[in-house]
Amino acid sequence: NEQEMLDKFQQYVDGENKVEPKDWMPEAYRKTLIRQISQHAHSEVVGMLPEANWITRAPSLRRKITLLAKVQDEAGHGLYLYSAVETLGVKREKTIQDLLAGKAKYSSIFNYPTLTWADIGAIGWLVDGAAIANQVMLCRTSYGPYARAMVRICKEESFHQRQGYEIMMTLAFGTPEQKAMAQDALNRWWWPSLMMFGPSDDNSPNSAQSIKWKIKRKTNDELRQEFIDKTVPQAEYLGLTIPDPHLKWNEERGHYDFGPIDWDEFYNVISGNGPCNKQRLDARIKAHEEGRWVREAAAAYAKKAAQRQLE
Ligand code: FAQ
Repeated sequence: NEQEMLDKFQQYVDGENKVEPKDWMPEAYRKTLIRQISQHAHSEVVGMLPEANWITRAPSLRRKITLLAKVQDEAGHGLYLYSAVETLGVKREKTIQDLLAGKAKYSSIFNYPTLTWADIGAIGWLVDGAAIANQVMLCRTSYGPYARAMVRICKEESFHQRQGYEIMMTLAFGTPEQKAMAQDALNRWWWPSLMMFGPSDDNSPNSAQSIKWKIKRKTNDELRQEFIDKTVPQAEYLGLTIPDPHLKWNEERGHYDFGPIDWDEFYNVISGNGPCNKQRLDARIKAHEEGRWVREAAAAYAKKAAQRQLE
């Protein structure tokens, strides 16, 4: 019966075994994975847009090559993750249609604009830094295809984080104007980066069940705290100030205390009203339309090749 199956599944997961596509899984487990992995895939793909904005204006050839490579990596991550969603029984076209129709979420962070070159540094340092904090735990997620995709993705994210921090170092140790640019980027990206981890634990409807099924291995607040603790010394090294007057080492907790997050801003952005939501979705729709002929040509080629094999 259903309860026995659920108990057996829980025992299997508790034993640190990986769930594979052909295994029996509770419908709610499948659904929440489809939700999370597809949102993750969309984030990678939409996440290319803010940085792509600076490819043509990168300050040197070397910076341009590095940024191009990073943005291409994000495309690759999106593709692995769409494949992982397909292993759960949903067609890629459907997943992408949900994004283009505005029905699917993607990370709040990609709805902010990249105003200066320093934003590329701040994204690599903070946004990729936050992404790694979250994704290192996902290397141990209970769903096999997702866990394996995360291992490779984390290696690449780690390169992204370094390229961002290196840009920040160049600016922070450069002229006063460059340092001011770096500080301005930190000011604008700090709080949105903290929001990437999602609502606080007492307002996170999916967390308890996801932790029980070992989809998530740490809570939103735990990961946010890890990220802050890791990042504060990095900002200190740069000689930059994190825009939070409440930020203070707490000896007793062994962690930094920090000020309140503006959750109204977060919910506003994830409900479609952030500074760039419309622009991002429009760009994806345009890219999808412009790529239609490639998909049609590839399908026609595959059909012909299959026919040739029959002859
Ligand atoms: N933005 O109950 P919870 C990257 C939604 S890294 C938008 O706590 P959950 C790399 C949440 O989906 C960024 N929506 O949810 C890169 C849920 O919505 P629903 C992507 C958010 O799933 C770097 C509702 O709020 N990384 O792309 C956000 O247990 C640089 C309630 O929240 C991932 O996706 C948010 N920030 O925990 C690329 C990692 N936070 O569907 C380019 C995988 C929450 O119930 C450049 N995902 N929501 O209506 C996860 O680990 C989890 O899904 C969390 C949220 C932790 C994001």
